[in-house]
Amino acid sequence: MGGMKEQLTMKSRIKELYRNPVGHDVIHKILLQMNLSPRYVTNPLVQNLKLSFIQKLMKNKLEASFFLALLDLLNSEKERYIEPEIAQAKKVWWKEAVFYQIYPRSFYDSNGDGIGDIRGIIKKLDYLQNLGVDAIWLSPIYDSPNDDNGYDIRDYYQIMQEFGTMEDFDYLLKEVHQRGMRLIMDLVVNHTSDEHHWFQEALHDPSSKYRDYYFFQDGEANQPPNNWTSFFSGSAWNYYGDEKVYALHLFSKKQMDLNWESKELRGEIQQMISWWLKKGVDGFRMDVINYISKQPGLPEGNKVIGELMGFYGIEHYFYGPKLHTYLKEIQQQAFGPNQAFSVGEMPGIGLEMGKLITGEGRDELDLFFSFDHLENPGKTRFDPYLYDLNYLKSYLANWNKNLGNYCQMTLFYNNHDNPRFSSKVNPKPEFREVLAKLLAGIQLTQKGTPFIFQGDELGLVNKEFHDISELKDIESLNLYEELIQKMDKAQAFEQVLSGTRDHARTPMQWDDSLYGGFSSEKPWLQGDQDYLNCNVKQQMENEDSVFYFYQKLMAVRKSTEVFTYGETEFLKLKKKDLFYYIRSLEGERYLVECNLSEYKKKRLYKLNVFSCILSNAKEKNEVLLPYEFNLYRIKS
Ligand code: ISL
Ligand code: CA
Repeated sequence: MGGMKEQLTMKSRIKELYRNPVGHDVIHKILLQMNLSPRYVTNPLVQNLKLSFIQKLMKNKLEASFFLALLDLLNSEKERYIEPEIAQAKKVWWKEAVFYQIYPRSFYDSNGDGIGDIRGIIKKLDYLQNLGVDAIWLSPIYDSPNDDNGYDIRDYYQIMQEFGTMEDFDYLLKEVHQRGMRLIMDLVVNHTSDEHHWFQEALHDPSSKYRDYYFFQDGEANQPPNNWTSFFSGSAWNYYGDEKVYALHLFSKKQMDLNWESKELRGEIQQMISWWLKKGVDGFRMDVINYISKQPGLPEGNKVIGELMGFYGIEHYFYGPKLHTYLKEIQQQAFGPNQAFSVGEMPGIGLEMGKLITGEGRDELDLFFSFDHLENPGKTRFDPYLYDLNYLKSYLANWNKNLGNYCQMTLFYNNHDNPRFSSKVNPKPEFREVLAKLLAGIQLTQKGTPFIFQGDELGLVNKEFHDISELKDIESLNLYEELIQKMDKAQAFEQVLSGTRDHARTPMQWDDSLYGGFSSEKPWLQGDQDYLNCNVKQQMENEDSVFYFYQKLMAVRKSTEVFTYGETEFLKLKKKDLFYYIRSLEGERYLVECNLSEYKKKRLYKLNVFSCILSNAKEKNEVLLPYEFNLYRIKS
């Protein structure tokens, strides 16, 4: 139901805040950051507390401004998601597809310059088809000076020279389609490179029409317009001394934020999107798309929120006032007319806000990536710790229960922005293979759209880097510079290693030849010698390999609608380290049985009535082996 849209004040109670979609997600996020149980908010005592009381309770710790910032944010969302009044959500290809993310720089180098390229991807399409991939997401391949490996675009209409030509791209698209697969591009429109001609003209000519495309503010050196910080360290403002002007960048100093308030800019973006769609691409993964609407006036970031989240100013743009408007506009002007698929990368967006963006009938986006399952509560990417899979279990159960029938979640562990997930769970080599298969098993039997990141299908793990000079990622290098101001170099390097994105960005491991068969020359980023014992060639020759496990899972998933459209019933959720669920649709039923730990565990159910159709255990035992995964078909 829609319900009343109450204006929240200091007199409001926690339960009222929690009924607000932004309030719901923000409260969850705060509890997560503080490693407090989500049960806090469902406790009746807590539910009835007034905000003013909490403020008193926390007296010196939380200033009034924190609560005001929070209330502003919550009150800015006037809408509630109302599910459409139809019995069933619609069936569409992207709910049934398995996606595969390619990081082009590191996939396959066809011309021996140490850099992956489009021709290289074409050479490996049969490999992807053989695996069972339905759709490919390409990380950016547009012209770019590569300050952030293509996420800093200089020209939206050109292909990066190192990757090839537009002819190569057209050929790739044709070859993908010929194999019955789809292709989606990365769309980076929160910012452009500072080398984009829009920015260059805007910077050098204050009267340029492009001045309005970015956030420029006149000022004196060392007095940035506000306290916002960049995700890649330091202030979010560049100062250009010659022009005496500041410009905003939430990411690197060469990634300048676009001002979506400008109607002309929005028009240019919509045109560009349509141009690619007319070529035949099937849709887009939209980079930090929830950041495009900034609070007008760019107010100071709240200190408490800044400290809690690690970044200042975030409350003014992670769910900005015009986000829905801009997304609907793109849908109307570009996606809709071309029947394009869209998945938004949306850090900080939780379940309830996600519904307001991707719920059926909202006409904004199809799917979104949320990231709260990638770290345990209280942890961040750069903390060294072992990830407890019991948290993943509770996360999946919660999303399944609360997302509703008219929204679909994405299922993923890895991408180019994170260390390898399995290394975080358990880096012991003896568990590498079973763990990789367990994770695959869960990913491909849950309800949602799976996104496999290149190398997942081999069970790739983190790299053994030994020196900061081996890392290439701007985020890591900037963080290292920041850390060595306050700790010794070895310590700083250790911390960077825990979270560096370069773990995921090293070249694909095709065979055991020099450079892992990725290139005949030294790759742009080198990993370690792991390709000697883990590579595509070797796994293709071994029917028990992680590769074939993925292939079988994808085949099973495709053989029935149960895994895409069926219900999920979670069993005995409270049993630590055990994960059981049943997927069912019209009398067809499957049971999944998982051991989430590295120890042997007693089974919860007798098995003989069921028939196991897929398992990562070499043989069946009375007890479950470490990280055992079994898929049973339940006879009716
Ligand atoms: O950087 C973060 C906080 O440490 C992330 O949450 C970040 O917001 C998110 O990973 C954004 O990623 C995307 O945009 C970046 C780019 O570097 C990433 O590769 C891309 O996936 C800027 O374009
Ligand atoms: Ca190349």
